[in-house]
Amino acid sequence: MKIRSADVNVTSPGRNFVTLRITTDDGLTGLGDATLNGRELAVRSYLADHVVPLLTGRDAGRIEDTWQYLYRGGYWRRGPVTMAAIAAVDTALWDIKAKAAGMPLYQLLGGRSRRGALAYGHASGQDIPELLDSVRAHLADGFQAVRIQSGVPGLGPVYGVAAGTGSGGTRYDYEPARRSADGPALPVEETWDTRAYLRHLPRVFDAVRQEFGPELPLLHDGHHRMTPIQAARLGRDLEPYDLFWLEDATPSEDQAAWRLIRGHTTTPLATGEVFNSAYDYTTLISERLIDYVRSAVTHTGGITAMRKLLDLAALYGIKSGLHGPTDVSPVGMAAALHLDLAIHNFGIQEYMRHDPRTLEVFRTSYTFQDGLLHPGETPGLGVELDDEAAARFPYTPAYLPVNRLRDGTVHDW
Ligand code: EZ4
Ligand code: CO
Repeated sequence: MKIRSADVNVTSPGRNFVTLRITTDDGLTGLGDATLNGRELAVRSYLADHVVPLLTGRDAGRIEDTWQYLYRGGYWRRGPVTMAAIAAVDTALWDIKAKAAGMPLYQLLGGRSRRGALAYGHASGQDIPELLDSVRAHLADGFQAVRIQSGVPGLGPVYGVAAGTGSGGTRYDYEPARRSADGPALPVEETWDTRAYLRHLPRVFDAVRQEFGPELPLLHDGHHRMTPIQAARLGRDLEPYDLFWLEDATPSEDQAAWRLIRGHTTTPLATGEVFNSAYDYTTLISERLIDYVRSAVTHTGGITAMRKLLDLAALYGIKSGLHGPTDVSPVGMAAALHLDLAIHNFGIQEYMRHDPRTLEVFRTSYTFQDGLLHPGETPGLGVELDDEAAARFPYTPAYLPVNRLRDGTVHDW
């Protein structure tokens, strides 16, 4: 079975997505997600200009060989653009192999290890009453674990807080990328004050625990904003509230910094959504500095590379917590769900529900029931791209916000 053609689709049904479709000479098709939030056209060019021409005529069944060919053969290895492009090819080839086998992909990864993947949703509020409403709404929707993010007194909009999340607000999740259709095609700028945040967050957790009790798994995303010593203090201050995890407590490319955090707190730690290679994790994993691997299949070289990364983590007792924001397309989400079902060291799966327009373009067969996600039993990944629907939503420039301290200094967002 040879690759006959490959094409790159860019569509914007509520937000931008980049999708690779590979077609074989016997008419099978496979999809791969290559969406890189705010840098979509760079990945489209990498694929269309530099990868697609190499794929035609290759054996579609040689997934590992194709991965190595693109990674080593490109000479310039790693980086989010390269690894998103390789991920798309890899995922599309796994989709094809599973369709050819007539099996859902998780069967080729070893079969299921559990009934479904425990998912967490994004509860948020500008203030505590709004957040409590949002947690209630998530529980009513079936979530059995929630991430909680809150506004900070004295600050304007901050990461993770949806506009109108209160009672009667939107049932969809926080979408940080600002589209040019909604305003100028420039990143919005937010204001940040870490000390105000550190004072406020324990009060938020206290209110949520008082309202919902000790059982509900609670997560929180620090989104790279703290220094290591600030993160250590927050982890310690949150210990009474028994977090499932504290995510991205400090910028993660400084792996050694996590030794300091780990040395001060027993709050479980998660990181890696901006990583794109297992090499980004070698200190974190081998020194057991984190508890959960947060990468996305889409940004870390696909199913082949993610399986290796998760197997490395398993050797050190570290579990998965794969990234599942709306900027991972339903194709990338399905890829994560097949891995979640198959691996032994599954931890939890992030689940930001996609906009209904997104689900018009991407026809999914994954399900969410009783708090668990399941990839479904359709052969392959179980996602199809409707080209006509996609064409109705042309690419719209969109960027993530930029963060500044009160004095104007650029800060991690
Ligand atoms: O800000 O995916 O845990 N989830 C996150 C996400 C990221 C976006 C960036 O594109 O941190 O909401
Ligand atoms: Co995050």
